[in-house]
Amino acid sequence: MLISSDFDSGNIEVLDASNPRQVRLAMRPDLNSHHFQWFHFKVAGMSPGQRYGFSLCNAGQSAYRQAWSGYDAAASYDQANWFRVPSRFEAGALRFELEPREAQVWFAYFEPYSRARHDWLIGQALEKAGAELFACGKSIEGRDIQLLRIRRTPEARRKIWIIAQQHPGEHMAEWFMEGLIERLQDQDDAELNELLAQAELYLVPNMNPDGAFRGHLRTNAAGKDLNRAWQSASEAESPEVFFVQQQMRRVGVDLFLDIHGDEEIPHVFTAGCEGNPGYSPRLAALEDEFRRRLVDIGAEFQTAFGYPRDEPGQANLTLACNAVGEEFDCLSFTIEMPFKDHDDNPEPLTAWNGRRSKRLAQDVLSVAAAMVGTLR
Ligand code: GEM
Ligand code: ZN
Repeated sequence: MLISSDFDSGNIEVLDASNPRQVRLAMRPDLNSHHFQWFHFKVAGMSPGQRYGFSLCNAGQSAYRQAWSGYDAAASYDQANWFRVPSRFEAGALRFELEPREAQVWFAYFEPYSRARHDWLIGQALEKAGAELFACGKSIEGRDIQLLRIRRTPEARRKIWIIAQQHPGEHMAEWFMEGLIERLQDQDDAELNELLAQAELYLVPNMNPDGAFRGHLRTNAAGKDLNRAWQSASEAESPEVFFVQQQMRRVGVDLFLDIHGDEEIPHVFTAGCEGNPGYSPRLAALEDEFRRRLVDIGAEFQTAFGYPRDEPGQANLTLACNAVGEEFDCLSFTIEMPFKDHDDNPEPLTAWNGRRSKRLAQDVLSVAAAMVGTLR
């Protein structure tokens, strides 16, 4: 049996694989950081039908140790079709077993979104969705941070920004962006045409390519949490945020969506700007309408569960959602998808996955189309 992780977003350390029924593994922390929770590894040379057992032995020291309860590991025989393996958190380790039907299997914290698929997605956007490469920044290790613009109507006044995967282990975020770009390829989409008659879209499909490729959970190659860098971005340590902020100030922002994943809460939800100093009845009403419309169109979304609301004036302005909402006085959300399942509509075989992330994005576009005329 051979266990490997030396590939795009791979992350595992083998402690002891001498007993196939009790393979002891550990997650590797982000570079220059203590954060870890993401894992992604391949097991080859297995005997189909034999039972194998795996333990992530340092799960109890991970960034969100309380999030392992109710979590099931993702697995795939072909890296395309992913399913969940019943898992349990006990004695500080995440444990799961499998009687594989094939000799090799991949395990991951969530259905991975690879850099190769990212490159394909950028091509799809440019060739089929009417996107242009508006600007291109560079990550610390020199990977492209593409800023795509979709402009169908030069007179369109509204600027809608959607960025994804500041936190590199939150792979559902770029699946969401794929859903956006897929829908943008439909030239006969009345809602979309209505949206693009009034707005330009500015999309950053992956804010943290270094972290994603390195199998990080939370930080970039300098160990920085990009979603805590929006008041102190620097070209040296957080060039990814520095670049996007620069472009936002060049263009303006009328609606901002920051796409994330949440380790613990088994629901899709949003976090708004209620704690911002500049939060107003206008923004409160827009936030309520956005959430209500998302529920009303039957999206996999709910408002009963989420982060505690910030107290008035107590928002952490180092977060993208709060920083952008405050600076541009605009509707601004963090959109959270679960690493577990969306328990309002559970799908035990797959739990939350790439397909559902894509569908949510397409529903979000419908809500943006309905609200584009009232953003200001
Ligand atoms: C979260 S955003 C936290 C937002 N909290 C409130 N109360 N608005 C983060 O960066 O910690 C997003 C994430 O990590 O998914
Ligand atoms: Zn996040």
